[in-house]
Amino acid sequence: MKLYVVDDGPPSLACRMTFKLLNIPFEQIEVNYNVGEHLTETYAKLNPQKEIPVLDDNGFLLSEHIAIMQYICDKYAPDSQAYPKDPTLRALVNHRLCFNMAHFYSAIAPYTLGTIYFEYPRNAVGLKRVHMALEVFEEYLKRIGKKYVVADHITIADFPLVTSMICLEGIAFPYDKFTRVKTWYETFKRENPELWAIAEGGLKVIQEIEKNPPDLSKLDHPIHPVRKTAKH
Ligand SMILES: N[C@@H](CCC(=O)N[C@@H](CS)C(=O)NCC(=O)O)C(=O)O
Repeated sequence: MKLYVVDDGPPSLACRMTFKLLNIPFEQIEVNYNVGEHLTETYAKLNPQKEIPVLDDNGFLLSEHIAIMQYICDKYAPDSQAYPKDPTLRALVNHRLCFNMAHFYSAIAPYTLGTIYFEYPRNAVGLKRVHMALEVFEEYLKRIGKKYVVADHITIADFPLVTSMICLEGIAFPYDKFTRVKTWYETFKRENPELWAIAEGGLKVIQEIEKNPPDLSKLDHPIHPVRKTAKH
């Protein structure tokens, strides 16, 4: 089984954490985002969306990190509490996964990675979106009242939320006032060192490129204005 990943990509890191938690062997194939390897027609055969990650399970191709995590659990660890079968718990896991992709990460990614890689400003509207997303996450943690985002144990719902947080930590974004978010994030790091090590690898890359922007001279992006010089 092959997983095509990018080293600082939150969706890729979340998939890798799922493999790690479930102890499932796989071959990790690095895709070079900075030269636009994912934008080639060769890569489009794996994923017509031209996005990373993609899973190739013996010829079965699957993109979208949420679908990949759910598939891995359903196929290779159907009894794992990481993706519980109980309908209410599973609904909450699915909710958190959708919440992250549609609301939380979609506010955080443009403000953090988006402004490192592309000529987009880190402006007040972006900041407000991040604060609003953190407020909502804080509220969900308050309502659920558990150690992790769904239960007192880890589920796959924690992974993408953790990998969104590394984007904030990577640019030294102050999130301390969101006390439940901070506590959950610190608990995750402390109690899951092997899983955290995967996310931390991505965090270190983000911290580095925040200081020294990557060389994107070979990236010809069809949508985004590629940042050719350091800014912030
Ligand atoms: N919807 C995809 C999105 C994954 C994604 O955003 N991947 C980024 C890398 S971290 C990407 O490939 N972006 C394409 C681009 O910027 O050209 C998922 O959830 O897996």
